[in-house]
Amino acid sequence: MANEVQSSSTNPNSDTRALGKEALQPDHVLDPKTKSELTHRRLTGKSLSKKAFKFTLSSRIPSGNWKKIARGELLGEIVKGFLSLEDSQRIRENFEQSPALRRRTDGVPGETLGTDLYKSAPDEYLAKTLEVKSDLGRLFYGTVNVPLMLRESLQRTLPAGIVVRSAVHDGIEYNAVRGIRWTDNGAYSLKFHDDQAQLRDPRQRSMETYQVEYPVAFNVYPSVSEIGGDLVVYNIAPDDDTRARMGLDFTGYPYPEELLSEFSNVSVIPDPGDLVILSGRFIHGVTGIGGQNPRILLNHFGGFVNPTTFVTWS
Ligand SMILES: O=C(O)CCC(=O)C(=O)O
Ligand SMILES: [Fe+2]
Repeated sequence: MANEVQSSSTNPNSDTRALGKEALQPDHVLDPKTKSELTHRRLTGKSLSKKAFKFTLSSRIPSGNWKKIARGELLGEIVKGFLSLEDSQRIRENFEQSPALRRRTDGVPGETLGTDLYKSAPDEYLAKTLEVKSDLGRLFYGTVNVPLMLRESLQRTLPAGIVVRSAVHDGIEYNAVRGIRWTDNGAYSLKFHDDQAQLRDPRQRSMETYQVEYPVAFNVYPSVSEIGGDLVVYNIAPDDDTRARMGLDFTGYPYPEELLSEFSNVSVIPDPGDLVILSGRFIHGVTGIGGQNPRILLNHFGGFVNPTTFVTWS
C-alpha cells in the first residue's frame, strides 16, 4: 500500500466496543455498582471507517487532504521532508539556546517556547503572547519561518475566498506556533489526550478558537529521539458526555490508557524535518523517550471557525 500508513494493530474487539455481549444484559442482571462503574469508565464518541483511519503520505508540501482532516473525515497526513535537515538542525540549536524556554506549570509535563492556550484565560494568554513574540521569532533565525511557510502552503490549496490567518482576540494575533519538548517520564512522554476539549474552557468563550469543532495539529519535528517518541493515535474522538463523566470537560487530558484497548490505533515515528498533520479530536499520546537526541516539536493548531475562515493558534 503506497502513499498511506494504516492502523498497525487492530483489536479484534474494536467493533463490539467495551461492553461485550455478556455485559449488554437487562439492567437488573448487573449489580448496580458494576453497572455504574462500566458506564462511568466507557469511552464513547466518533470513530472513523477503516478507510479513513489512516495517514496519507506526501512529499515536501501538504496535499489538499488537510481540508478533510479539518472536517474530521480523515485522520491525518505525513509530509516527508517539510524542513531540510540543515534547517532542522539550526532550529534545534535556536530552541535549545533560547532564554525564553520555560517549564510548563499547567500540569502537563513539558517545556515550551511560546504560548500554551491550554487552561489560559484570554488576558493571560495575550499578555504572554506579546511577551514571547521576539524570542519566538528568533527560533527561526538563520533558517526559514516555519509557521509562515506552513500558512502559505495551506493557503495555496484553497480556492479564492477562503482564508488562513492567525486567530485574533482584542486586536492581538495569537502566536501561530510553539516549540515543545515533552518531559513526562513514564511509558509516555505525553499522556493520551484530545486537542478539542481544551478549547471549551468557559473563560475562553469570547475567543475565536472556542468555535472550532475539529482542531488540526500541524506538528513539525526539527529533532527526534533515537528511542521512543512515537505518536500513537486511537480511533475514537470522545464526545462531551465521555469528557463530563471523566471530569475532562475542559482539558481532554489525560484519558486512562486501559480504556483505549478496544479501539484500533496507528503509530507515527517521525523523521527529522517531517510535518505530521493530525485531526486532533482523536485521542493521541507520545511514547517515552530515550537516547541522546532531544525530541523537539513545532506545534501549530488550526481550525475552521466558519466555512471561509481557517484560524491558527498555539
Ligand atoms: O508531540 C507530538 O507528537 C504530539 C503533540 C500533541 O499532541 C500536542 O501538542 O497536543
Ligand atoms: Fe495533542
